[in-house]
Amino acid sequence: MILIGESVNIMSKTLGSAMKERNPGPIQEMAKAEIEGGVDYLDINIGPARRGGDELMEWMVNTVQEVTDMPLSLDTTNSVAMEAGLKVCKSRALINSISLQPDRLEQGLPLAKNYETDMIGLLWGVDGMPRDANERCMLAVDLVYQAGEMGIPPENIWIDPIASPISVEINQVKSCVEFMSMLADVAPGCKSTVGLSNISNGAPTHLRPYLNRTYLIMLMRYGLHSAIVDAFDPELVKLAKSEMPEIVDLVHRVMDGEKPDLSSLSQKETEYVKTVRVLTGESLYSHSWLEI
Ligand code: THG
Repeated sequence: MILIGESVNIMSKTLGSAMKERNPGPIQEMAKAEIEGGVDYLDINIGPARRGGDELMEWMVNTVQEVTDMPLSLDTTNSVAMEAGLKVCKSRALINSISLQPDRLEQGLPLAKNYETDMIGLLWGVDGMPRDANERCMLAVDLVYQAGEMGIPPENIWIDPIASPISVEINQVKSCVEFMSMLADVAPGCKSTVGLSNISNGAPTHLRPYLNRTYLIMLMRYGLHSAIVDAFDPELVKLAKSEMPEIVDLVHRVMDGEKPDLSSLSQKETEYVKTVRVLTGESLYSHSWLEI
């Protein structure tokens, strides 16, 4: 599994101001720390960056490349900023992301083609967020077709079904997993990714890792290729690198309907079982799900 570090992000309290002040230190420290954590790519997220986005993205890419050769995932909806970043990327870049809105396709696909990058295909359509797994399938087919017309092959496309917070709607949490089980049939040859921490947005900070880790295991069951993650959760990184096969197997068995006797399990196993039950919708989510 390919891990993409999420933390070089304009939304972060410390890095947001470093980006505005063009202060390289904190950004380079964060990049190095994420690599230490075990990621394979660094996401560089400058947000919509409406004014001066091109200059900011170019500076960000150069700043990070001063301390590492790690491949970069460039995250902005500003296509001028995207191109400025791609121009200075030394290794094969990942465009994060191209959605199905007509202007995004029009501006994004030529960049993926001309700069020979990979691209995240974000399943966000003209009507916004897809409502279920079937709408995700239709969007994926459409995206792969339109990319193909531009000469972009499926293996360059990392489909992102859009993970959404469990505190908002359980049906979307389930649809995203269901879609992953259908992806190989509807978009053969494509890769996949997901913004994993989205799942735990709105949950208390100390509980977020439980949701992130368990949801990752659920998506791994259907061959998730990569994920944008919190690199500072060592257990999550271990799970992704197949270093905790017993826990992965336990979660997969619960997904298949097995009902383990909680009294025979360790505390850690019990936590995973309780969490997979809320993420499948079998038990109701509340911030105290681990206590019940
Ligand atoms: N798909 C794709 N790209 C994405 C997302 C996606 N990029 C952005 C996001 N979703 C994934 N990245 C993050 C980054 C940070 C957090 C969540 C997802 C996060 N940060 C903490 C917070 O906001 O509370 C801490 C921020 C801080 O450091 O201060 O939760 O779905 N393709």
